[in-house]
Amino acid sequence: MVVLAQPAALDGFPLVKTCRLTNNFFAQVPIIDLASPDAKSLVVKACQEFGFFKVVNHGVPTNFISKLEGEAINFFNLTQSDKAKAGTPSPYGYGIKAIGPNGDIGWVEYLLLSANPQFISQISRSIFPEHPETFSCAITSYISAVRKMACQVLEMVAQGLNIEQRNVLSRLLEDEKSDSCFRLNHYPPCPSELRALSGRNLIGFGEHTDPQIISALRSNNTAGLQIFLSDGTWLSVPPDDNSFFIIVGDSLQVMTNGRFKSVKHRVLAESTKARMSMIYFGGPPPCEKIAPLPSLMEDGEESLYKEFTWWEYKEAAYKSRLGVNRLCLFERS
Ligand code: GA4
Repeated sequence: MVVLAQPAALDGFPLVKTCRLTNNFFAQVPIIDLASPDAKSLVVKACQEFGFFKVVNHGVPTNFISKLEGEAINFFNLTQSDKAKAGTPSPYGYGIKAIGPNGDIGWVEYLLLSANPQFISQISRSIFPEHPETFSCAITSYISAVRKMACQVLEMVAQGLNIEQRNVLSRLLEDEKSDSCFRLNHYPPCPSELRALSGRNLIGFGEHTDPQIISALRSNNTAGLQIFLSDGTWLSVPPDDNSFFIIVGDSLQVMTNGRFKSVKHRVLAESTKARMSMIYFGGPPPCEKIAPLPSLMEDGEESLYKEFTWWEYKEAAYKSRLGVNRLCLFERS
């Protein structure tokens, strides 16, 4: 169970957005057993239809997950001034309510980190000067196990799409220059009197797509995550702390020339329980061209997108509001 002290600084609730519910009660999130023989085709189908699926038999050791969850609880239970030792997010650091540099606000506090082990050691020394290794080891071992699982998924994608070069996508996450990041989110319960006051649900993390290739999300057993379906409804994702949720990012949408869709998702605040999530965002090296994979293109098929590098896309993303369709800027007319 997650036991977290309520951070006083989240008091300014009127700043946080609310939403009405337009829930889809019929659709279901695809569940894929990574060890099953038909996993490759199911992964491709889920990426095309939802841009989202849940994986079981993921191979990430449970002790890595529980260790990191414990460390995350310790971190969020620190005093505000101790959490602030991680620095204000620019983009990495500790953030509370403010998401990104353009005025987006949510009912959330978070720690956003580069997935680079040197960065993780350095920031751990700032937060826990006396015993930085416990925190940094928990994060780095978790990230390497989750990266491995994400690479396995991307290799299944390549195989499922009949691409000969199996590592055509996974190599980007494995590259030592890979620009991947990692986020710990804590969504405190939204007091029921606040919900009653507004008559709406508080937004924990506003709707958005992930700019990277692929994201792997794990949360505790508290609900809140929703994905946006092609019929215009939101689907609430039942929480499952034993599984991972895979999210197709904008870059994978481009690399598949629109065959896969990056999925819009958001998190609503729960009224009684804290939600904690840990997300690995697998990104390519900064200089990598983000373009449709040549081996996927059919005769005469043209790219739907202008040419750009990951660096250029990331720069544009950080200039945009959370909820905008960032890929629009890069579509060919
Ligand atoms: C969304 C996905 C990841 O959480 C993230 C976010 C980033 C941030 O929190 O700093 C961004 C957001 C995310 C996209 C648009 C910009 C940048 C906040 C924001 C308003 C870490 C990422 O890579 O892009």
